[in-house]
Amino acid sequence: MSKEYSVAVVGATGAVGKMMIKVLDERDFPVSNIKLLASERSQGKKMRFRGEDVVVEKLDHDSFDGVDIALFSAGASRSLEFAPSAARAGAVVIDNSSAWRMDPDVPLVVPEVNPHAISGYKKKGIIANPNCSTIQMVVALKPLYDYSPIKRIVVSTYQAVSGSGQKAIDELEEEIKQWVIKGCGNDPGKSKGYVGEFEYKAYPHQIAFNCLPHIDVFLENGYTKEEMKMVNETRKIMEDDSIMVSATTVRVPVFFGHSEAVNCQFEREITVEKARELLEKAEGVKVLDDPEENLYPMAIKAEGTDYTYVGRIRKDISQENGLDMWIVADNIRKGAATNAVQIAEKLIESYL
Ligand code: 25A
Ligand code: L14
Repeated sequence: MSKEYSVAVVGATGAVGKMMIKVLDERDFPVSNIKLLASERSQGKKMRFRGEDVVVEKLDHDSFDGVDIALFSAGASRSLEFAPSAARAGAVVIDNSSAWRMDPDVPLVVPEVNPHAISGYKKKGIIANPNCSTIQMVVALKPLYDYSPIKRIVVSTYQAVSGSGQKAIDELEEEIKQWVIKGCGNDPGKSKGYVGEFEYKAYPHQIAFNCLPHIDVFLENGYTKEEMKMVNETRKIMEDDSIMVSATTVRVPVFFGHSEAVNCQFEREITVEKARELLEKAEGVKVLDDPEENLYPMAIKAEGTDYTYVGRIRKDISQENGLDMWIVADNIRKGAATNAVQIAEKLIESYL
């Protein structure tokens, strides 16, 4: 009989945690035993895995006895505090938060891009899952990079609210309901999109019918932390610190699926035809690019799938060796849960 593993999901009741449980099942991950961990709030709650009820337990430092693989998605502070305990107990942690990503002793892995880096898990017992916006970008750019190195990337993102967890999904839904209940924005003197008095929890402003150029906290250099994750994580995953990246990350009123407008300058020319050919062959990528048929990647089509979709591939008319493209993926699946489970698959295939 092939080997099975004891798996813990930390943050099991959250948007990503729930998807991790689903993806483990969908991909037939060899689980001997699953442990679902969350905060005290969810203690005792029952969740389903492979047709059985599993009771959610409170996360604690001694939660990890006998656990082989611990998938973490309960926020950076929980990862900082509890991942070392899990590793000490002998588990390999695959962490979805930003806590460990830039630690030189922690590999940052996208299986289609740098699976070899997984071997570095031995130093700390932790593997980091990259930021969702970065994952889909590097999945699409790596096959092009292998043809010609990338000098510079300018990216603007259109990020779904699910990136900030269940409470943000609930908030967008509630704002839209309020807008309808209160008369579809017919509030004299206010904008058409105004949803009325509302207590914002997930964001500082209304997100329905709006765009917020603000994801994660602002830093001293004027960028947000989310934008700098795209700079630093791209370089680490691609193993090339010379790649210049400038990002603007924007929250849009979409539930699932991040979209990105990406402009790239390559060292040598890649024609549109060549880029398409490389992307069509690339693992995890689907090219959707037939403007005459109104065919291009869209968040609502990416939702529920594990592909990174690329379209609107065109030559940048403003510079040499430049390409523009539009890249979309489900941020909770390829951007988080699926990528983490794929790392776990590579881990057991070669190391455990
Ligand atoms: O880094 P931060 O600031 O701590 O925030 C991280 C946030 O980002 C989400 C995650 O959302 C979290 O809120 N997240 C992290 N990485 C993500 C990624 N790559 C990501 N989202 C998208 N993409 P979430 O709310 O969906 O999931 C949170 C999970 O973490 C568990 N958790 C929280 N605190 C914990 C803890 N587990 C152990 N110990 C702790 N101290 C959390 O479990 C959930 O599984 P829970 O039991 O607390 O949540 C059950 C439900 O309660 C809601 N909720 C969350 N916070 C509050 C809340 N309800 C009321 N008040 C709150 N303060 C959640 O919506 C959840 O459904
Ligand atoms: O760093 O709110 O993985 O969309 C990515 C999504 C942080 C939150 C990370 C969001 C998260 C972010």
